Amino acid sequence: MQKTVYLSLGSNEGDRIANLRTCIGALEAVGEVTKVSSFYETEPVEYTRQPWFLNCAVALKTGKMPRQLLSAVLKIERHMGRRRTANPAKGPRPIDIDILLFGARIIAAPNLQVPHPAMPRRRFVLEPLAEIAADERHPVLKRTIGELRDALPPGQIVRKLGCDCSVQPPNEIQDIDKSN
Ligand code: PH2
Ligand code: MG
Ligand code: MG
Repeated sequence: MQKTVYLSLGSNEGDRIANLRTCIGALEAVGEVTKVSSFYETEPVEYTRQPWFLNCAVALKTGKMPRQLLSAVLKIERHMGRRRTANPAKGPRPIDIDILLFGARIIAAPNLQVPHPAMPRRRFVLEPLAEIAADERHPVLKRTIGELRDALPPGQIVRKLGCDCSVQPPNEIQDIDKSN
């Protein structure tokens, strides 16, 4: 059965816009990408001594089971050059794909927790997710994504990029990225 799942994508190594776009393209082979949020420039949290991230949220319609989806996203991360041994946990990475919501499923396995346990405290997740799924309900907290976003304490800088980067690579932004 097809389910809509929500993913958080993040990149803070290399060409971050290209990385998010490549990842969204690769997800098309895992299911149907039905929504993509704006791209957001976000202050690193939890492990703060690392470059700023680009984050976005994606809605994916897929027939895969949770574990099949997990192995598919881990495979995309590996193909995109993610090396889990090279960096500290939560450190810099070309791409990170986190499963936020899997329909209304609740999963508590050692290698897969859904809803993503850190989601309610992360503005870099809730702000993009609320853009595409404000009325979806967190199956444990019973609050909508919009409500969870509104309940965040102030802090954690998150800035929406002023371009539709998920749709078309805007040359001026790519140029800025290269000069850094
Ligand atoms: N991911 C982390 C830790 N910290 N901070 C931001 N802004 N964006 C992220 O994607 C992120 C983070 C661990 O996956
Ligand atoms: Mg993550
Ligand atoms: Mg991850």
